[in-house]
Amino acid sequence: MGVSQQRKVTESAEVHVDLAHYWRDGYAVVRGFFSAAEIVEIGAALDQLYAEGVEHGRCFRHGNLFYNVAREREGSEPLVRMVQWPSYHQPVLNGVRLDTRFVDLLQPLIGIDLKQIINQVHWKAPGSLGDFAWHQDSRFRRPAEAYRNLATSYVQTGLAIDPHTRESGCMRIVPRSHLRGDLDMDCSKKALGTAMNDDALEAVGFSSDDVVDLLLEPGDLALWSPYLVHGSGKNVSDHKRRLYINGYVRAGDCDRGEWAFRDGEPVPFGAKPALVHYDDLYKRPEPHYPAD
Ligand SMILES: O=C(O)CCC(=O)C(=O)O
Repeated sequence: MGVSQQRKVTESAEVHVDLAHYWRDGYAVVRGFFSAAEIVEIGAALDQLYAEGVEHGRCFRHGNLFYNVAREREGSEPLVRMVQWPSYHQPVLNGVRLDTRFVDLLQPLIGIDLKQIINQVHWKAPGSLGDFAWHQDSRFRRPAEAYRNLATSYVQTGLAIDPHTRESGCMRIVPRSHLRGDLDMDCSKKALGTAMNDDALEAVGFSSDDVVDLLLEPGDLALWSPYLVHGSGKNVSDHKRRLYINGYVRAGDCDRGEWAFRDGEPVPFGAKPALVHYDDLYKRPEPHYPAD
């Protein structure tokens, strides 16, 4: 990118990511990306979302907005595991995804014209309902022809709302696994709700010795590559573990997704939602309870 195209970043807004670490290891962490006060406000917005999911009592969809609600047993209380695209509906969360700290941070990686393909919150439910099996995010970028140059054009970010420790079910990652590109990992089961199994790692030439815990404090931001092998386990701590994920892409490399920043400036949602991962968006946009 030429200097003239660089977004001007004010001194106070300057944020840094360790670029060398990101490219070498496939991930990086920015400590204290959002302040403690901001995290309290975001946490309250997430509590509102969670209560709405419980009220639905089962999975609910309205356009791209989707509440994933499960129960450990029939008759047990509903657990909200994930909400996709809460920003259509929740202004505080919408403000976060469009916060210019993101574009300032991502500019050296993917530029200043960015679309967004992920906007979701994960709650770590007790038991294994909130587990994520070992996977690469690249497996979810479908149809493949709509997502180009995955390795260099896509960055996933996760903002920690609570402490992420081994006990609370932090993400576990295999540094440098991204360098091997698409590993064609077994995806016969859904990643969410399936426990990590070392066989899946061994099948692609890694072992548990290669794994690192991604430890985060509230307000820390993790960034990772679509090819980084990762998963996460049970929350056995005495507190909830929430992660607010926003995935950005260089706009020219993606035919799907909502615009987030154009020329470095935030782009609010348009009158109609954009096609992202919900293929029936235009066929069945109305609120409904999808069949399980
Ligand atoms: O929330 C987590 O622990 C897992 C996140 C993850 O694996 C993903 O978003 O791909």
